[in-house]
Amino acid sequence: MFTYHSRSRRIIEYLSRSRPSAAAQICGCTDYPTVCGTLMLYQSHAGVFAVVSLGGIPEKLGRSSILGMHIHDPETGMHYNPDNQPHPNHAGDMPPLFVSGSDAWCAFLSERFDVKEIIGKTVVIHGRRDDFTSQPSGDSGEKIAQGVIKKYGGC
Ligand SMILES: [Cu+2]
Ligand SMILES: [Zn+2]
Repeated sequence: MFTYHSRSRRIIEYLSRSRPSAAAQICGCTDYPTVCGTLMLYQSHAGVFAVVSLGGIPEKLGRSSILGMHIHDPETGMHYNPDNQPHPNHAGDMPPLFVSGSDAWCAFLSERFDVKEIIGKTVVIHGRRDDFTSQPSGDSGEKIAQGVIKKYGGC
């Protein structure tokens, strides 16, 4: 037996009876047509719980690569950054994806944004890891896949 951290347990219980508040269909860019996946976003009292799954990641990126991931603001082309912060303190900065074979899966909690403020923004996956230092965007290389965040269901 093991014990969940109580906050984590509450979040898992919440998700088990919830539909996502918003979602994005993630599609590969021109040079990466096989890449395909989803971002699901669940608004909870503890923050936004995000679940990303991606498949079809080609071997040319390396089978154990690490891919930067951000929410971009289509108006500026930059990371979503309502508070005028440096990278990696942008509201749209997220954990990178660790690739396993041709797939990647990641779940995390963020209090940097509410779901309602990122509807219409874009989730972007990059071809290299985010170094969490370089300005303005972590030197994470070309975009390999992206998708527009849309309201999900009746929310
Ligand atoms: Cu980015
Ligand atoms: Zn950033």
